[in-house]
Amino acid sequence: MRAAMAAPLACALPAWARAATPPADDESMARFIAGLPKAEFHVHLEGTLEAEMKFALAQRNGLSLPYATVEEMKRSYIYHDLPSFLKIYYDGMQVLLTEQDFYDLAYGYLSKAASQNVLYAEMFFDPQEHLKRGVPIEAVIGGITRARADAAKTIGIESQLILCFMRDLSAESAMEALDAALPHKDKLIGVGLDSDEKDNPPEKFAEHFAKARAAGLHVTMHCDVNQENTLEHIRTALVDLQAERIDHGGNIVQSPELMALAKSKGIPFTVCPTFSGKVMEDGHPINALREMLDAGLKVSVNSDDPAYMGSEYITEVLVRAQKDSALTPAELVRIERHAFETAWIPEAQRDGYLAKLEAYAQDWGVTA
Ligand code: ES4
Ligand code: ZN
Repeated sequence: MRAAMAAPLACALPAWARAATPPADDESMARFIAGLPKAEFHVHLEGTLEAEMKFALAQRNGLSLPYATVEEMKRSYIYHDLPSFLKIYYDGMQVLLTEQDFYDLAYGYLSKAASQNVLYAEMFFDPQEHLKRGVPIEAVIGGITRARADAAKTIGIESQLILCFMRDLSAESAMEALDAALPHKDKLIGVGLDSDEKDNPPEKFAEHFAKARAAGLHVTMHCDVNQENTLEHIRTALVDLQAERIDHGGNIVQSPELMALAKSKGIPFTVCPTFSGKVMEDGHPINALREMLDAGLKVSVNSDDPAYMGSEYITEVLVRAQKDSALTPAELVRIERHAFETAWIPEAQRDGYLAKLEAYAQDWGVTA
C-alpha cells in the first residue's frame, strides 16, 4: 500500500528531495515487508482453513466438531512431525463438502493474501481426500475456480491451481484423482506431490507425472526436510522425473553436486520457513534458507499451511524469516524476484509484476 499512498507526494517533490531510505529498523523493515509486491507458490488451500471458518462450515453442513470454541480448536493444533501435523490437517478438512465451501475457502485465502500485497499465487489442493468423502471433483475445482475469478475481478489478485497427489495413499487412488480432474485441466496449471514422504518416494508417481505432463500440466513435488533418503528423492525428482520445481528441498544444501545441478537447470525452491524446520546436520540445525540464498539457488518464501501455523500468512512469515536469516532489504527483493520468476505465467504478466517490484525497491532506495 505504501507505494500507492506515496505516489502523489513523490511526484510533487523533485528527485533530490524524495526520501529513498532503505529500512533500517524493525518498524520500517515491517512496513517494507508488508508493502513488498509478493507472489506465493507453496500454500495448501486446505491449510488455510481457519478455525473460525471450520465452525461456520460445520454449522452450515450440519456437522458437529469435537471442540466447543475456536480457541479450544486452535489449542488442539499441536504436532511434532509431519505425520502428527497431517492428522490434524486431514481431520480439519472434513467440513469441506459443497462447491460453496470450496469457494469460501479459496476466496478467504485470496482476500487475505491480497491484503498482504500478494499479486499472484499458485495454490495446492488435495482432491483425493475430498473424493474419498464423496465430494465430486466438480464441486472442488468448480468452487475454487469461481473464487479465483471473483478475486481477480474484485480484488485484483491473480492465481492458479496445482493438484497434489497424496503420496501416502495408493498409486491407484492418485490416478483416479488425476483421471477425474483431467477433463477440467483448463482450470489447473500443474500437479504436485504432498503428504507423508516416508516410504513414499517420488518415483511411485512416475506414471502420473508423465500423464499430467502429456496433458500440458507443469510438474512440481515436495521434498520435505530431513526425510529418509531425502537427497535421493531430490535427485529422482530432478533427474528422473524432470520436476520443474521443488517444494521445500532444504536438504539440498548438503549436496554440492545436487545444488550445481539445480542451479544449472534454474530450478526454483519454494521454502516455507515456518514448517520446513531446520535442516539437521550431524545433530545440529543449519539455516537452509540462508545457505540456499548464498549458494545462488532460486528460493521463494511461502506460508505452507498458515491456519495451522499460528495464522502466520506471507507477511508474518517474511518478517520472521528476515530476523531468523538476517535478510537484507536487497535479499528480500531478490526473494520476490525469484518468486515472480517461479510463476507459470505468460512473460508479459511476469514483466508487469517485476516492474512493480523494481519500482517498489527503487521507491525505498533498495538496490540489488
Ligand atoms: C504439507 Cl508441510 C506439508 N508437507 C507435506 N504435505 C503437506 N500437505 C499439507 N502440508
Ligand atoms: Zn507443503
